[in-house]
Amino acid sequence: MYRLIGMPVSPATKRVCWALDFADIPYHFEEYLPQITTSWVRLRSGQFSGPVSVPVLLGKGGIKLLDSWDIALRAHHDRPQAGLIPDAHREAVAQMNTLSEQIFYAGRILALDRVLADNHALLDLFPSLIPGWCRRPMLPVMRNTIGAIQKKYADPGSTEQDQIKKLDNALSQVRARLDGKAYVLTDGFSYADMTIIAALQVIRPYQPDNSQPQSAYEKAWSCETLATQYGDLLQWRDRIYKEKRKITYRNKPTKHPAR
Ligand SMILES: N[C@@H](CCC(=O)N[C@@H](CS)C(=O)NCC(=O)O)C(=O)O
Repeated sequence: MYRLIGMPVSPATKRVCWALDFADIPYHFEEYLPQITTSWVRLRSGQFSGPVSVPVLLGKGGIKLLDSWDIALRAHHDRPQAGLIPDAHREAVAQMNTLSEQIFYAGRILALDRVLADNHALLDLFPSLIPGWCRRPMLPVMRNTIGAIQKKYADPGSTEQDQIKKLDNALSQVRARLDGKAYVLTDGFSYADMTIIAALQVIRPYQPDNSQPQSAYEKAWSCETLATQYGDLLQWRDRIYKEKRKITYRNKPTKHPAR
């Protein structure tokens, strides 16, 4: 069985979990804890230099995939009948994946600034295995970890407005591509939808129950002006999520939290 190492809050992890679940490919999900499990991931994935990022897919026969696009291609290779990346549309799906990276890279820069400015958002980030009582005393550790991630993915010399412009530009391309259709590809639901939808969480995270107030972390990941301007895309995302994101896996509830 595959082992998928990822972070539940990460758009890149979310899209591959969706792809694997949709294609009914079994995997064991392992949560990546930046700085804490980095050396362990390096060792198993054979990355002895350079930055480590997730998701990482490990499998029998020495399979080590270090980028979500390669993982999606692998899922398609294993279960082509799921139609994740139809051969005739591979280029179009790859383009949407690139667009989704533009959205989530720009959104992540804005979100990390907001997370670092809000202790409640930082507290929301502790993995469930850390007991509630020791989270506040460990805030400096979390701040240091998120600060390191902020530096790693920074866009030196750019302003907040530059990132908003990039987001606006990429989102208008998604809107044009969708053009009121149900799915990005005319042929039906595919990885093109999954990758864009996973990235839209940097505009406003998906909330299964909209009547619940947003958590501090969810607020930090929301760009309210763009969420209003692109409300049509968020409505599309919510509808597709409800229709297509499985809440069960082989008739059992999914255990990993990256839904
Ligand atoms: N293009 C890469 C992007 C991976 C990426 O940016 N991963 C982020 C999470 S979305 C990450 O690993 N963050 C934690 C870290 O860098 O320590 C992919 O799609 O796999």
